[in-house]
Amino acid sequence: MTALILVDLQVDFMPTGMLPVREGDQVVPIANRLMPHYGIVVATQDWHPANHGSFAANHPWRKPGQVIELDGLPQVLWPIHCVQESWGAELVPELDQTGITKVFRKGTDPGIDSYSGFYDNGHRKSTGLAEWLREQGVDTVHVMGLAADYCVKYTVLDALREGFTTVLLEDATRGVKLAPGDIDAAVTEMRAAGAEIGTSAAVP
Ligand code: VGL
Ligand code: ZN
Repeated sequence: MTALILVDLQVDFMPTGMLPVREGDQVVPIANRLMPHYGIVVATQDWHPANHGSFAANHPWRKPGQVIELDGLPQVLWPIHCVQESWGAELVPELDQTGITKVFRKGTDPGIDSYSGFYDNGHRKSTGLAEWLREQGVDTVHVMGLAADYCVKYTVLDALREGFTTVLLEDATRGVKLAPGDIDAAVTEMRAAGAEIGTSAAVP
């Protein structure tokens, strides 16, 4: 069985949000078209407490884009985004949420970030996503959403580690692009790790 994973289709990642992803809004209609074609649709939701260590604002004299060490791991600093219960953390209103089977929240521990929908960045704690997918009989996942060079990439890499056949729906993702070339590099890394690079047009 194949599941669709919608990564972080949240207000703060839209072009008008706090951590804007260029053209991020363009993937939402693709998600709406695809959902009815899958038996299981999972959405991940970045869900940070206000004191989260990935927010530049929580580190005096630091600014977004800089890298610090957070509990032993390198951490890119971001603008405040996806704060629990805030508007920016909501799944985008244009997304047809009736098609979503289950939502998995991540990034809730202030001391560690969690780009992947499966594990935090140190692989210390699981969100329960892999176990849940296996319980549903899922062996293949198709991944789309935001952002290509962060949460989508790490979700794809963890899906592969967990043994799922994994397809990136490349036209249905957009990147933050802190540096030029970040998206191409991310796609190359996902392919090298064993992901199939596909397109939403090929979904029946
Ligand atoms: C993301 C940076 C920080 C993402 C989440 O969804 O790609 N990026 N938090
Ligand atoms: Zn985040």
